[in-house]
Amino acid sequence: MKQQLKPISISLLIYIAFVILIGWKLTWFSNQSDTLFSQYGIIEMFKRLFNFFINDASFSPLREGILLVSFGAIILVSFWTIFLKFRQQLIALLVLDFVLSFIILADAIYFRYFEDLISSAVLLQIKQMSSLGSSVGDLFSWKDFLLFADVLLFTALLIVFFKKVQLKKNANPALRLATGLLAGAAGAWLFFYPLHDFVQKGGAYLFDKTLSSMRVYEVTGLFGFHGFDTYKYLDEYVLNKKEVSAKDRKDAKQWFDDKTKEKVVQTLYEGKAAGKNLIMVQLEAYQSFVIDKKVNGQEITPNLNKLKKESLYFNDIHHQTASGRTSDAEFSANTSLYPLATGSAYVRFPRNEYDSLPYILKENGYDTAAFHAYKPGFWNRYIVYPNLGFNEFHSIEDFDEGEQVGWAIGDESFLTQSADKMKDMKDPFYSFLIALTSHYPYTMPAKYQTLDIDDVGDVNLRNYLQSVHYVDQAIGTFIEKLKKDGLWENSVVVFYGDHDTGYMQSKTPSTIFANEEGDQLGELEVKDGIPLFMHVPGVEGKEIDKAGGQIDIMPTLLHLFGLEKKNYHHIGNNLLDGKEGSVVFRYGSVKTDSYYYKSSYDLKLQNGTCYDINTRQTVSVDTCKPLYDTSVEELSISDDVIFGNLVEQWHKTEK
Ligand code: GP9
Ligand code: MN
Repeated sequence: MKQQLKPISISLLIYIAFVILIGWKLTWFSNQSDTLFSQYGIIEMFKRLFNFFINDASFSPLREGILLVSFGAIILVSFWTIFLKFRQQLIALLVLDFVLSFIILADAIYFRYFEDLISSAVLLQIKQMSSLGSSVGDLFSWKDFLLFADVLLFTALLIVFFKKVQLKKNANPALRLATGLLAGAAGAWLFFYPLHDFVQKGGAYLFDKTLSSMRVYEVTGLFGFHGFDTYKYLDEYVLNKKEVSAKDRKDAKQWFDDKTKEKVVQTLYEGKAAGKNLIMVQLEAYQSFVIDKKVNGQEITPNLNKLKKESLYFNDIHHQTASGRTSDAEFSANTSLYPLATGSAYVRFPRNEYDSLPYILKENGYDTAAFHAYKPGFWNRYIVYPNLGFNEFHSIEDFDEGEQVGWAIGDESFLTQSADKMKDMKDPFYSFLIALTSHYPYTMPAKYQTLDIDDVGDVNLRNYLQSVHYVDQAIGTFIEKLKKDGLWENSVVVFYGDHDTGYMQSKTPSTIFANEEGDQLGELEVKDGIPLFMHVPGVEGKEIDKAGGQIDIMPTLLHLFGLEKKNYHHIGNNLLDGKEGSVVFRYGSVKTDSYYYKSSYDLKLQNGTCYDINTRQTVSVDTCKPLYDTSVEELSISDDVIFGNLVEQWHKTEK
């Protein structure tokens, strides 16, 4: 046994040196990306780890930073090298050193430009990354190659070592196996325990929704992120790939063809916006219950109320988003498809092709741009936008610092700066703006709490009202600016909300404030209500009372722009066609102008509730069967289109 000790200790020592070395390289990446590696120094971290095991101290502070998971991940990818004979182990470690250093460097360089990590979505879209205009060379610094200095040095040493030095005796295989397994177990604990703790404390959403690669990285570390990303890719595209059968594909195609035939309805509005610019603004968490509402004698949204009189105002519109939140709303408004039941289509299927609004307008000679003063990687936007047909994406780096309110620069500065950028666009143009200030939790700086509402509702509602009031003022400034810059008269200007406030559960102060009917149906009606304004130059203001949702925005606009005649694959309807309105929610409920079908959690018709909107009473659920059937059909067709990337296939065969 004694003879065995020496070779296994040398093997372990070299292994530990390897782990520390790669660990150091990860801290280098952390410094580059300005992310927290550890809240404490390494000694303090050890003390706390010791305390956690021995004195049952809280684990949470140890999770501040990615030190533990990072070391865990290094061990998990390399512990197997301890099983090997000495000579093989050295070679394996050297190869691993090279590969891991390469990943770290590639991510660092990518990060310098995109502030994001290289994900499977990025790799699959590498051809389209034309935005990397400046040569990649500019992003390198000669110091970066120091990351490989050890690889070179050890390769040289190894060559000499193999030639000159007699081979050490190897430890016996059983000992190598036992030591390796122990190391692996330690690695697994270091990696998985912090993640388990994070998920236990409410962090599961991060992995379900995948808001952005950097957010995942901040919990899993760099190698953890790549592991998760690979797993997600395999799960989505290989292991659990949802196959769309030939029959479903054909049925879906038939459905769209039938819809195109029935679609052509002539109205007074048709083509009224032909050739005009389109400026569409998606407002964060903006709900319709604040429009035209007074609180203690004060208008909450005076500017939008004024705009309403001069615009087509749709008063029965509902958001259709699910867990992809803001990205779901953008997606539905620009593709006229439903968002996915779980996760965001932006993240899960970023490369799909659709008959999207920017794409169609581009085909008709429009310049297109998206504006959002936040990190470009959030919701995968910088990957998705070029794919949807946006020529340009102005994200946080493209805006002057401006005044910070909430998550980023306040909407006033954001909207004004965006209007300035539009002046450089080629006419006619489509610009799509995503405002952000009125984001949960809606707390505003004191100087923007200008409504006198101390006695209203609860603090959540008060914060919300102050925040939407600020955004309304920003909209007022924006409209004035568009007028001054001569854009107002040449542009259709659209405003709509992305989703609810998050406080709209039954009987909350927000719901009570919003629900003037005071009944159960009223609660349902206000819960998902969002405003939709379309200001069309030369078209008189009108309030349109027809049930609809975000998927109807594009078909309505195409009607106004005189561009709806083609065989597009859209599920939504033209809100101006004078027909009965209907909106299907992603969770299975449906509202028409006459009935509201509230689905049950198990999505079975019989377990849902059917309301007659006029009498406000519940009626037999069978009355709502046609609504239920529509929801099942439309949601599954939409899912097929997204899962099977069907529009791309249809485009190919139609060409
Ligand atoms: C940030 C914004 C977040 O870019 O989209 O909004 P959310 O999806 O959390 O509503
Ligand atoms: Mn949002």
